[in-house]
Formats: sequence, C-alpha cells, structure tokens
Amino acid sequence: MKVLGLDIGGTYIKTGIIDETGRVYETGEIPTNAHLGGQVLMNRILEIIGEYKDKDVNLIGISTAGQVDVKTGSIIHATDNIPGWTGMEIKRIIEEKFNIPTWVENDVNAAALGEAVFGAAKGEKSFLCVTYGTGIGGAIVENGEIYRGAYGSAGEFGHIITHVGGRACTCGGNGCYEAYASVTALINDVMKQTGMTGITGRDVFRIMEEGNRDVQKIIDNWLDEVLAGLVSLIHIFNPSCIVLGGGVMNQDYSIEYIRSNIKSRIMQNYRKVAVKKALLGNHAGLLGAAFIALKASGVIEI
Ligand code: BMX
Ligand code: ZN
Repeated sequence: MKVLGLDIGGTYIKTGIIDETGRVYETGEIPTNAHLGGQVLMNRILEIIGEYKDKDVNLIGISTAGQVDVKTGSIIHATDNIPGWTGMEIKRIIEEKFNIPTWVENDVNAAALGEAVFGAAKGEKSFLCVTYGTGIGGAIVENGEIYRGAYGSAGEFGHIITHVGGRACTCGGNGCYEAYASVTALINDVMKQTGMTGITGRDVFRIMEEGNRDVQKIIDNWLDEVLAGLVSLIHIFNPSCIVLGGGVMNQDYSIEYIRSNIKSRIMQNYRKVAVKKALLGNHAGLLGAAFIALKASGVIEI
C-alpha cells in the first residue's frame, strides 16, 4: 500500500511516499510561495500529485497549515501566512482530478499523530504538541484522539495572546504568541537588532555558537517568549508530556534552555510534565497524514 504524503507549511511543501510500516521514500521539498496565494498553491499541489501519479499511489494524506474540516477535507480558516487558503476544498479538488481517496488534516494535528504512532509520544495517551516554524502550531491529543472543540479548530496555540496590545499578527490580532516565539519572529528580531539580512533559523544558532553574545541574548529572549506560552499551556491542560517540534527544537541549546527553566516557572504540582523533542523531524507531518489515510481506509489499526 502506497500513500502519497504532502505536508504544506507556511514556507515549504514536503512530499514523500509512505508505506504501511512507516517507511518514507521518494521525498521532496519545494518552497510553498504562500505569498502567491491559495489558488496558485492548490495548482502547484495538483502538479506535484501529477508528478507522483505513475508511482502507483493508492491513497493521499495531506497535512497543511490552517484549520481543517477533516470531514470535508477543506480549510475552515487560514491566517495570512497562506493568503487565500481559507475555504479551499482540497479533498474535493484532488479526488475529482485524480480519483484517489484523500484525507486532509492540520499540519500539527498530523505531526502529533505521527509522533504518537511512530515517535516521541509513543505510549502517551494525552499530550500536547507545539511546533515552532513560520508560525506556531498546536495539537491537543486526549486519549489518543485529536481534541477539536465545538467547530473543529481547537489548538491554534500560535494565537494565544502573550502581549496585550503587542505586535500585529497575520491572523489579524495583536500580541499573539506566534508574533514573538515563532522562528519568523526570532529571525526578524535578529535582523532588526543586528542589521544582518537573509538569514535562516539555522544561521541564527550558528552565529551564536561562533561566539556572538548579542545574538545569544536575542535567542535567550526568544526562548523566554517560547516558555511563556508553554507555561500557560501546561497550566491549562496539565499534560503528562509536551512534544516540541520544528527545526529550532533540534538545537540542543533550545531544548536545554526550555528544560532547565520550565519547572521553576510552573506551579509545583504541574512539574511532572515531560518536555520531549519531536523525533520524526521533517517527516512528522507526512507520517501523520499517511497514518490518517491508512487508518481511515482500514489498512492499519492502531
Ligand atoms: C499558524 C496557522 C496554523 C498552523 C501554524 C503552524 C495558518 C495558515 N497557519 O498559526 O494553522 O498550524 O501556523 O504552521 O492558518 P507552519 O507554517 O509554521 O507550519
Ligand atoms: Zn495571531
């Protein structure tokens, strides 16, 4: 059984074929070019699926930024991280064109399921997943199921307000967690305060490791912003485990800073929480989306 997985983030689209054992192969990565708008993005996705079509794909699993109606496989609402993505009927459009059964899920909900089945949250029934990238995404897993709220959009942790009257966010609000603690925010802070241009999240950490104390200070402030959101989430959900995803959480410096500061910032009775690094890295969304497709079509039972 072959599942074509697509993971659509604010910056990159990742693709790959996944089998029922969780093996990922024929992977690819291209820029999302979100600024070109939802329609251009949808056309690009159809092109990509077309490129994989002669590889005997049986199912398609899509994980995407934006709030997803998993019944219809369409976007309930997306922020301006992907302008024009709101309302996109991803499942219908793909199934009409290719006649391959397709499932769609929010990127971090998919990553959380991937981590639950194949990664850091194996054996954890109730946990949170938070990813730091273009935006900040969240997932609430309760008894092995995604908690969706009344209308399907629960877990948009990026839009918790951490600064009243603060920075403008792409959701239309002000002072959101994502505007301070995403990788986009970190990069903007470094560029603004040092005059550097054209840098990536990975560059920021490399520059710190080369001994730049100013950049280290900016990273420390950013990690305090990351911690502020996590402290609130822990106090709301009292989870046994929080899985942290996104390339920046693969940096030992980030995860060590969070682990060594979190306990003193939460109430004593919440301190049993384990802070884990996502294990599936780049493949979490793909594996989660594939898992959803395989489970829904009865190929695997977990
Ligand atoms: C935003 C929001 C979330 C998404 C999160 C992480 C949109 C388009 N995105 O808060 O739905 O899960 O970013 O997305 O509404 P990423 O782009 O960082 O992967
Ligand atoms: Zn916001």
